[in-house]
Amino acid sequence: MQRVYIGLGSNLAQPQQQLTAALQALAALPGCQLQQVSSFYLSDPLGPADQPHYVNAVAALDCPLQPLELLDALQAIEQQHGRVRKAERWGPRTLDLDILLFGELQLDEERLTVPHYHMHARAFVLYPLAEIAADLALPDGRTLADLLAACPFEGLERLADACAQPPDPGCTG
Ligand code: ROI
Repeated sequence: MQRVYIGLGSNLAQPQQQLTAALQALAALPGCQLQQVSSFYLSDPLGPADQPHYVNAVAALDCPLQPLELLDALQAIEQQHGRVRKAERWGPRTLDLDILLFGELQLDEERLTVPHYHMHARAFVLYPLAEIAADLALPDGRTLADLLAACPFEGLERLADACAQPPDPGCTG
């Protein structure tokens, strides 16, 4: 069993509902236990500015799957939620599920790099992660506290707690 941190993001088709449904799908993965979920955050798009704002969150999952098995499972969830891989780099997306950390594993393969190669500089990853794992350190020894100190809380807005936890019948996204 590994502790895995997963970044969730969406900026199309009712993003908050996308994240809520994705969390339910993560909790239903075979043998996996969804341990914690951050608040949802509204974030300025990184990449082309002519796209909607994103909703981002981070989840902690205890998971018996191998890294590539988990990647397959996450990509299947993305597909089920209507994700279409478009030619445009850094364009809008219905649902993005990124493996941020997989226990202490460091992996650099064609399909998967862990820790996620951009996580150390992205406010929309680091601040939600800090909510659920403030004392975390990366496998290379860098602490989350140090990464946060170098990454301003900019372009981020924490959304009301009521929308952050599934099931969430009152939240329309
Ligand atoms: N920008 C924000 N704010 N949040 C994301 O999740 C996100 N995901 C992406 C790109 C297009 C890089 N921009 C993003 O993949």
